Amino acid sequence: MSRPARSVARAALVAAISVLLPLLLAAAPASGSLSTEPRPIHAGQARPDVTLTAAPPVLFCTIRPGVQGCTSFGPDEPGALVAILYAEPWFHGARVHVFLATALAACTARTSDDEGGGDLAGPLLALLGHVGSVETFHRCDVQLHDAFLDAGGAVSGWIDEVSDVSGRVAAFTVS
Ligand SMILES: [Ca+2]
Repeated sequence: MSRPARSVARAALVAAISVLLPLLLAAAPASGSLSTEPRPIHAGQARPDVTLTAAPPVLFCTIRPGVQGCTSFGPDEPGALVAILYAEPWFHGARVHVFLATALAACTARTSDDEGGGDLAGPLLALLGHVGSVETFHRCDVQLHDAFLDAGGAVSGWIDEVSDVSGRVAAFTVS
């Protein structure tokens, strides 16, 4: 290559670099984004190694003395919380909050009276055959039935609390 031709080539190269360099700089990643340092996880980012545990679902059943079956499945019915049926042992997992609609705000102390009960059916179907533990409140006890209330079946003794239910539960009664 002759001297003038080399000079022209060099000038062209310098011109090309002067045009391309700002473009390359603009396209470069922002400072720090290539770092291997751990960065905070923002909402909306999912990391496969992080397991998020949702709160267990809470279902509701309101019972009334002398009435067979839940009279409401809503969370805002007035009444005393008399029992919680849990899907897992040791009072964990999905649960049914059982409210007793009564002026007494508690169960009577005796267990000879019918203070209501319900089937694990309809909105409570998720717990049919999956009751793992039970606790009671306000002087109430529960009996666990292995069939729906109108079907008869075996019935447990009166339970104040049980941390590991054995057997299938399809319904409950309260007193
Ligand atoms: Ca009672």
